[in-house]
Amino acid sequence: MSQQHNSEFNIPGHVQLNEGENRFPNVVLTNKHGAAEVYLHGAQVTEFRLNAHAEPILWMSPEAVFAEATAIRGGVPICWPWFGPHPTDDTQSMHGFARTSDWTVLETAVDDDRVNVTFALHSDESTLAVWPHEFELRFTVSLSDRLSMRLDVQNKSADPVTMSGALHTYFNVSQIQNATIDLGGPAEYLDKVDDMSRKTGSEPVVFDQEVDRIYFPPGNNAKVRDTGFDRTINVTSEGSRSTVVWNPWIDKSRSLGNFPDDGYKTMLCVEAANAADDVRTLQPGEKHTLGQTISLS
Ligand code: TA6
Repeated sequence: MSQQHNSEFNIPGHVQLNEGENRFPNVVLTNKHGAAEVYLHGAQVTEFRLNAHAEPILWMSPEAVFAEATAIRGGVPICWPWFGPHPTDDTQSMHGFARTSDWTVLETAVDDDRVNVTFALHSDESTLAVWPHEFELRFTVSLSDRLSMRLDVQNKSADPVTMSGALHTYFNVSQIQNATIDLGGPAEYLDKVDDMSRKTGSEPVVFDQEVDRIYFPPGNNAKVRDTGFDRTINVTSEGSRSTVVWNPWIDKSRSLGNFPDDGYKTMLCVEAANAADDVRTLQPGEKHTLGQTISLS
């Protein structure tokens, strides 16, 4: 667990480092529009709220565990350097090691009403043991009247490196049957619940069964419409041509760790990704940014 509590990063009224759940350090960003919370464990966003909207925007599992080597269930886990199973070693954890690593705060800043916090993670002997490539990561979270986040990856090794990833965002919905997703038009997808078969989806995405799909949408904007909360959550991605949509539904909810049996009723995931057809290869020294901006209307 990070021991970083440098008050040098605090900005009164805007940035505050704290001890959060199970004494894990987190950073709270605050401005006139709302607030966000990011744990140094995984550089994981765990909360985003806007004063103008009563209901939380992100879903957090009531059974989330804050412990070493454990992914926090909910918010925005950073899946990197692989999305899903390890490409060659199925003994490795799902979705890579970024979300279970201890990041450090690199810098904090306020510019007008935009509050920025940047976290850093670099390769070390523990990461090289499972992924033998040097890297530098930066994760910047920006709170304005929306929440932006960007994962900047640099290949610091002497060889080309292929990686996949996702910003695995859990959204809070009133009831799953009230929620639909508009991906900007019919889109091809890989259906994980049907042997990754390639299909073409109709619009909008509805949830009446387990949904676990990697979409290749026509644009970079997804709209989560929720008639129960009478709101639309807009997710605009950057550096991504694949969007993962997931709801575990009844059976999988029962088998998932740190996830309540009825959790599927009030959550869904829309994930800006580099997955499947959209994995990325970085040349030595090359950088890639995977980002998303979450706003409400
Ligand atoms: O993004 C969807 C998914 O790949 C599902 O297949 C499910 O495994 C989910 O991620 C959660 O994975 P996790 O390792 O966080 O339990």
